[in-house]
Amino acid sequence: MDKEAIGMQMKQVIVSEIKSYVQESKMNFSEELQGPYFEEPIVQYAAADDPLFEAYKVHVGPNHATPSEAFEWTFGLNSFNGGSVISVVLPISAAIRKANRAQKTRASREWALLRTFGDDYFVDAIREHLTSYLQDLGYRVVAPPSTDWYSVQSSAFGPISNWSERHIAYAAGLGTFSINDGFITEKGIAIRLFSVITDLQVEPDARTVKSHTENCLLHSKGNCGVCISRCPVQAITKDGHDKIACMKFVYGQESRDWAVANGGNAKAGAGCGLCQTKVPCEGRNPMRATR
Ligand code: B12
Repeated sequence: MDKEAIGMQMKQVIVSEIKSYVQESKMNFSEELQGPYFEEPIVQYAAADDPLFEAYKVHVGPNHATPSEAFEWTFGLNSFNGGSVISVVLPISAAIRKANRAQKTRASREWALLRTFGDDYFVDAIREHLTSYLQDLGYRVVAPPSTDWYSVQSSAFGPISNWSERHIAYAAGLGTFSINDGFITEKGIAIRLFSVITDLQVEPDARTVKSHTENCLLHSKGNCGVCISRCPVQAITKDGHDKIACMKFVYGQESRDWAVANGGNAKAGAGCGLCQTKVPCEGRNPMRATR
């Protein structure tokens, strides 16, 4: 088999492994909710030397890591010889989304439990699983949130991480941004994201969109804005998303208390996600329907 065929095969093997883990892991099952946190994932690949990663030093900030820097900060100088970034979309289960749809002022109990046990525990577990799976196959792997250089820094416009999962997913052709900053994929906006960087070289997936906001109905057609009226703290307008107002609500004391009242962790908070549920982009790409 030539290098290209091996690459194609490896891509599929890894996608299947990630899908099986989501389906079979006990950590993706809530006894309390009697169902999974996440449904079948979408997995795509970006080339680690895609010039877009350099551009993120402008779009996100100068500290945003390129895959090459991520490798060098983790394995030392000259350790990067190309590779891929694997980006994974974890769609939130229909039952959790449905519960949040009914909410008007704060996250549902189901969404609050998802914050601690889905976002924190399960996403950490699947990231670690993918890391050791690739290492066992003989590849080197960097999982940014598990490194000592990963950080989320404050700025005048709100917190900014040096590895933005939404921008990584955009590079891998998985979707685009919404007016509320959320990332809209083929399985909608009610999702969680994670990624790893590896020296495995495969054909990257294509980015087919014409703009970084194409999947948002308000951006593309001017005829939505449902998330604006869903936001309980008026943090979203036609001009965008007030991250500070959003953060104060999503991680403030009331959110922490609501998380604990439901059996979650104070540090995780209860989240909110009202802009991600009962909106046309909740579980699908709304622009696909208009094409
Ligand atoms: C800090 C943070 C927050 C902050 C700030 C959010 C923000 N917009 O940056 C606060 C506390 C407000 C927040 C809130 C929430 N968060 Co949060 N958060 C993060 C975190 C840790 C980092 C985000 C970051 O660095 N942003 C950097 C800034 C610059 O990005 P941005 O403003 O979105 O990007 C804009 C520009 O770059 C611009 N842009 C301009 N020019 C160009 C050109 C190009 C080519 C491109 C690509 C982009 C671009 O487009 C973007 C949209 O306007 C990530 C995890 C991670 N490491 O990525 C999770 C993450 C973004 N959060 C997530 C979630 C789910 C939430 C909440 C729903 C809370 C909850 N769990 O219930 C809310 C939703 C808020 C919202 N509508 O976005 C998910 C995203 C899911 C999704 N569909 O998008 C993430 C990815 C966590 C995860 N692992 O899945 N979050």
